[in-house]
Amino acid sequence: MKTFLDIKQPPYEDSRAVIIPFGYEKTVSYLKGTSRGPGAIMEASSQLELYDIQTDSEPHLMGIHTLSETEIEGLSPEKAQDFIYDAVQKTLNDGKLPVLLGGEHSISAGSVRACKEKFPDLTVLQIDAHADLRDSYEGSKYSHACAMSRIAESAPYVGVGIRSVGTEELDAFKKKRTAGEIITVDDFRRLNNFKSIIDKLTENIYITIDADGYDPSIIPGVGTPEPGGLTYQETDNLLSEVITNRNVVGFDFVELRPITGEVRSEFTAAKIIYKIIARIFRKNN
Ligand SMILES: [Mn+2]
Repeated sequence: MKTFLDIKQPPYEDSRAVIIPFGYEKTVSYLKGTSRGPGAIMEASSQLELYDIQTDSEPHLMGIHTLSETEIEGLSPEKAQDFIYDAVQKTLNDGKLPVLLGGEHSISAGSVRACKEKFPDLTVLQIDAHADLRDSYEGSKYSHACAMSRIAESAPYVGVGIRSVGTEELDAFKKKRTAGEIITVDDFRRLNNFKSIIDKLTENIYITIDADGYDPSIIPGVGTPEPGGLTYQETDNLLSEVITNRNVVGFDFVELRPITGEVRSEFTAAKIIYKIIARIFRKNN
């Protein structure tokens, strides 16, 4: 079985983090292939150094357990969210950190719902090129274009890196019909520090990362590559501050669409995921 980092699978009981691969892809609107995201990220993660220089730690020694990929063929979007809800709920109840690998962004809502039940003050930090605030898209409320509308039904959020918004989303946002705040990529770059972002977050937070929040020059493998995105360093600085100042109860990385023969996207994704785990473990140790 494929595991994150290609390490010998530690026993579930002894693990601090649980990788939940879920390559669900049903409602994707443009380029397809995100169903292969989790597999590609795990494959690329085998090339990471297990030692993390920034935190001076070996996060894998704390136990990172990878669940096997589930059979998701033919699952309705509602059922897919329920599946994720159950998996994340179990992980939280066992006192572990859920790390969800997508798959399309619509699955995150199930994860947030479970985290919100366990941590009632929960807020969500979203990294994304898109607001994902449509109420429905192409006839479905579960489309990835509605991901944040569904998440906002469970928990308030702060979106960072947003640079592509439809007029109907703008309307929802301006009329405050959403329990969230958007920080456009331009506004983000005008900040001298991250205090204004962190102040909007409660103690317990969930992080949802849409791969397209990053610039396509570093992660070209996404369904909708929007130029002008966040750099690795900008995002890492933000995540480092957020993790230091808040309690991250779970996170996901979604919407990666591997490009054959071009491993930059999945390698960068694997690095980001391991770095977040490293920072969370470091803080809680
Ligand atoms: Mn998204």
